[in-house]
Amino acid sequence: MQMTMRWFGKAYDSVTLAQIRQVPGVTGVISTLYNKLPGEVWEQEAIAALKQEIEAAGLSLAGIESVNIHDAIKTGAPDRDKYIDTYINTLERLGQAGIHMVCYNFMPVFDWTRTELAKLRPDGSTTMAYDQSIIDSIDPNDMSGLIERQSKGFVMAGWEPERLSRIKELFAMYKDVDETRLFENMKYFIDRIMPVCDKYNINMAIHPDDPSWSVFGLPRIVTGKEKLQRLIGLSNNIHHGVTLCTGSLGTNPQNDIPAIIAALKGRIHFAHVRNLLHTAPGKFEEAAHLSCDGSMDMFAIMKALYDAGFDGPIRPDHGRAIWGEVAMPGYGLYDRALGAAYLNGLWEAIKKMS
Ligand SMILES: [Mn+2]
Repeated sequence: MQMTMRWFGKAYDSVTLAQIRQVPGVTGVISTLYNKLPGEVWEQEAIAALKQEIEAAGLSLAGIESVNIHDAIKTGAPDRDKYIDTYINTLERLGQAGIHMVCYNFMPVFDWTRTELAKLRPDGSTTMAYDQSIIDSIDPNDMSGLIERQSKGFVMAGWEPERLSRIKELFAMYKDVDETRLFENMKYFIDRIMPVCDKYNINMAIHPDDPSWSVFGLPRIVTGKEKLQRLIGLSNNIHHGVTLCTGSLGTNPQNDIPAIIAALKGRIHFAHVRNLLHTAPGKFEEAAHLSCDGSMDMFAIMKALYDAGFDGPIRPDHGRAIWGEVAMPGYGLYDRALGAAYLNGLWEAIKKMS
């Protein structure tokens, strides 16, 4: 595996590449062209500039998170082929630039959902939290306000203002899309992009839905073991794979993550590893990465990845805000650096004892 950290680009991120370079054991970053909207063309020059900037800092560009999917593709709208062509074009350019892993998601309307971005924890740190009872009492149109008010001026991935101003329109687009249709639309998309992935050896890594159940009545299909297996079964092509995100799958305490890892062996192309603390049904907060701080057994998760022969990029996922750092919620340097060091430590121990 290659330990990485997510980096949003210098116009958006409070963390610098020079800082990431000093986190021991972190050799690459996962980045994106953060200003690109779904359906927009990624220019060769912009991709090359991003790669050069990262390499000049002594790091590698280990993959892209994300190249977002246009809603016409997810809903199976009549104009979806036009957007798939654009997507293929972008994959082709990424492949030509030597990039071999692309993360994406297939979530309708909302990307990841949290109800609090800076919940105070007993140790004085703040973290992102979720409470289903708040979601149940809120109008989906108010979600953007809720996120924006708490984002400290940072643009939150998946909560871009351009997108959120269109929530009513988006809900209308998904009116007739149920789980079956979403699976069909995903299969159509996968079948069309696999040839370019074969040509350039690009691993596509779909990110699980977060949280791993339906929110606001919208269908969600990347939520647990059975659905992930059904999803992988949409194509036998090895390039069709998943991002194993413990924080997303772990929102449902019924999800046995080591068992999911074993079931997806060979098709996990990217891993997000973080811990959550469940406080009540439908209620959780993001913990520090260590097993002792949350509800998950991080050793068992890393061991399962090791046993499955995982060799893709991995990153500590969201961290808490600690030591007074002001950063994009979930994406400060300090707690993610602690997470990377911890995960590297677990990996070293597992490797030496195997
Ligand atoms: Mn994730």
